[in-house]
Amino acid sequence: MDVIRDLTYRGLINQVTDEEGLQNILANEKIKLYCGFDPTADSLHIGHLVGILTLRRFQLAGHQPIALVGGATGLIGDPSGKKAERTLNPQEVVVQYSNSIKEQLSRFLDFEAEGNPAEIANNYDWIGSLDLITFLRDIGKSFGLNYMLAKDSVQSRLDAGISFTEFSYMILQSYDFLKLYENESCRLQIGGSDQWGNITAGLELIRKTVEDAKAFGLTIPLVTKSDGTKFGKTEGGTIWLDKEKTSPYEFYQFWINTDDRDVVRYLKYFTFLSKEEIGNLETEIQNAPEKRLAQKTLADEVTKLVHGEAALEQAVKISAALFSGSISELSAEEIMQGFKDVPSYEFDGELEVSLVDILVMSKISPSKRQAREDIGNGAIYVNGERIQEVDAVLDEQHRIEGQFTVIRRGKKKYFLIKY
Ligand code: 383
Repeated sequence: MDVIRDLTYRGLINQVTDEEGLQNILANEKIKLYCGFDPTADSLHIGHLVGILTLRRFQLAGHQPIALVGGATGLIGDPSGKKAERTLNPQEVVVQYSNSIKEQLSRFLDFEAEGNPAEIANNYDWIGSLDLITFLRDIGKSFGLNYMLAKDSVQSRLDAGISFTEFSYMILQSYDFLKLYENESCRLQIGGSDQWGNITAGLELIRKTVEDAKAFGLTIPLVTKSDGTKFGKTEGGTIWLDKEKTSPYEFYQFWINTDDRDVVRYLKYFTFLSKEEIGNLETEIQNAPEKRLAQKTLADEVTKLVHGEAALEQAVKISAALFSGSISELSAEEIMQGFKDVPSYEFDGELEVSLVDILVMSKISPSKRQAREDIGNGAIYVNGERIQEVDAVLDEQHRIEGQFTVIRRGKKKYFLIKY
């Protein structure tokens, strides 16, 4: 498979340092390439996914991916694309973050692949032991101040301010590329378009250090949304890859909600569906947009990729139950996923309580009079079942696994009673 052709079709190439040279080497050799991820949180998020999946695309085409965890660079802070100086995390926190991120990265690559197994590297292994004199004499000499000052990551921060710490970041990333080039024959570094400056700085260091060196850089476009808002965020916050931070249901819903104008682009970026399959879905958007088949396929594929088949099935089940209102089919765990952002009320009173009292206590209805009216009007559903008896009592049988009661008022307003 011609990986550059596939990446071009998918719109995954932003810039390449020497496209023809890279084409050539990829066609004739199995190469090593890498992409770096700094441990700035305890989980990666979907902004990291395109880079990870691009590593996987290279691996599927026979090349050997190295996922690099920035155990050292995560202690310094990349100024690229950042408007302000970062606060430093304590070292033990960065170590903890590194471990979680390493585990997450491992899920997407094949470490047993015959002939081209993936590797994980941590730059703390070579930067951690670097001493100051060596750093300044052997590496620093290759970096002209004018060259460093001209970088976007520095230029854009001259007004807001940038510390020597962050200013030096590009040298560390460059040193990584040099080390991986020398020790592992790693020929290519990939990253988002925000990484262009760091990647080309590395190529510059390699060129100055190694005679007749042949190394390449490739960047991936930043994922954009046609409505102009930032990709990967909802009102609920960042969409994380860790299922404890973003449940598979929320994750699935995020992709289901993709705009028609964005969905084909995302199918190309985030799935391994073929050109033909994506073409068919594109036709479906024209012919039957109301079916949202492209969005469903996107959500299915990405959720399966990140959380696995079982979690996908659960997310689909929760989505269907919430859509139809048939809550009773859900387990307590599924309810917790589906109703994470719904207002809730913690009840620690008697085992039996009148529905009217619960509606008032939890502020679902503003007064007893209104509560009775709501019930009488048929606007109140308990665990998906309409209750119209004004004197109804909630007891043990209304507690799903002893933990929750789901109350719905009207068509869509959900509330959770927790015990
Ligand atoms: C560190 C050491 C290296 C090579 C790269 C790095 C990390 C790099 C960085 N990357 C971002 C991050 O870690 O900060 N300096 O959050 C993001 N990446 C990828 C991609 C992206 C970039 O991990 O554009 C989005 O995910 O490059 O912002 O030797």
